[in-house]
Amino acid sequence: MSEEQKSTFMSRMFGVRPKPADQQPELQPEPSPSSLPETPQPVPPQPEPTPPQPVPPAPVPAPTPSPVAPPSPPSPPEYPPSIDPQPTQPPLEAPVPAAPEIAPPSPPEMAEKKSWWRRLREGLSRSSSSIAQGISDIFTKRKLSVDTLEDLEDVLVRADLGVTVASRIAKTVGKGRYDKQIAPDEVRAILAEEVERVLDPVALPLEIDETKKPFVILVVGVNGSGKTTTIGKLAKKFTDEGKTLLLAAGDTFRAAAIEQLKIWGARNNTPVIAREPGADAAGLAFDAIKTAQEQNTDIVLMDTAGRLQNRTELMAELDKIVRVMAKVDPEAPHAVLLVLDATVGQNALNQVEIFGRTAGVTGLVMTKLDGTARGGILVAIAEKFSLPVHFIGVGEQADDLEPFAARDFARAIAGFDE
Ligand SMILES: Nc1nc2c(ncn2[C@@H]2O[C@H](COP(=O)(O)OP(=O)(O)OP(=O)(O)O)[C@@H](O)[C@H]2O)c(=O)[nH]1
Ligand SMILES: [Mg+2]
Repeated sequence: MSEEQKSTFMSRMFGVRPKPADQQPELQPEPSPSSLPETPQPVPPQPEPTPPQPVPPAPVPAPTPSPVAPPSPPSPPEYPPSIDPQPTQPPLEAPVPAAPEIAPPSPPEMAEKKSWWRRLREGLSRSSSSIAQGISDIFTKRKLSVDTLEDLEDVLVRADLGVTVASRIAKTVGKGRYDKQIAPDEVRAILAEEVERVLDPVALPLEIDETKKPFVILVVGVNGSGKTTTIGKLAKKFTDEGKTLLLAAGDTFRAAAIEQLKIWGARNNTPVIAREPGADAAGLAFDAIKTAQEQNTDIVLMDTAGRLQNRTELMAELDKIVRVMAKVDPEAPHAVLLVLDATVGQNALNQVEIFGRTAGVTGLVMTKLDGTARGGILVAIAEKFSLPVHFIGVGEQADDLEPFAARDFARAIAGFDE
């Protein structure tokens, strides 16, 4: 990534609400309190196909003050006065109140521009400072020995890098240095190099093959991992690149999930195809691809309901979505993105394994790297699965997603300032 690209990537950080490790939420009929907005936003009115009854204006819930965001959002209109969220078919459901699950737009005083590097560095600071502290505690006064290397390995395993990578790093640190003093900075430099070596082969961009029209991207993952937010962020990226999009509200379990996607669609002036809550997600997938074909749309981004990887019936539903997509376009979905929440730590490995097997995952997005000490899990995942990592997320805002760069991540997690 060039310096220019880095410096154009901007926004500001919001606090993270990490989930406890290994504690996966069940499929919820209602949004979780942790995903409630600090400042709810209105949704623009949407056309109502049938019946022609009057629809009350969307009520706007009272804003809840946030420790980071002031209650008043910026004045420029966040949503266009009107969008056409309705492809010719199938019909969309009636307008409903604004979704409670979306982060508010950046308030002006928070919109201070920060380089991506700084944001990544800050985002990974909890991971990097616990590693750096551990290394400095071990090597500040002691010479290198079997014991110090074991201690180093422990620090790295605790930081979720995985046993394989941790022991490889310890071995590299030990080479030719027994009974000698080694500076903590030198250990961190070796750590950065080794981590980069593991991440480099998986740091691959999400290539949109323009000969596939639409290019269909299915987004999957457990509850609350950041799927819908990631789709919103991707919609902004693709729209900025001049691509035409159709967002498919495939999380048909909850009305709020459909509305959350519509808000992201409205923010990006992107149409959203949706059905009533409880509708068949596979049917929606079919309609979405057909509609995009008819309208010559470049990309379909399909959201799905969060599901625990060990719930077979929910995983079977994903399989059905994939099979039905293939009926419209035998090559669809062209990409299946698994969105992983970094805060869950080791459980992410199990998610990659099972989603990878049942949903044909082609690439990963890791979210919530801000504010967790468990960012090292990405290294363990890269080592074990060799699946492409396309993007990482370090915040709730539209700009808080960036293509994954191995060297930047490795340097940041090792605690270097550039
Ligand atoms: N700090 C932080 N929060 C994030 C990030 N990505 C998503 N979130 C927040 O995580 C919460 C859940 O995000 P969603 O996008 O609703 O997650 P989801 O996977 O669609 O959730 P379900 O639809 O319930 O399965 C929201 O409050 C998001 O704002 C991130 O990179 N950093
Ligand atoms: Mg969602």
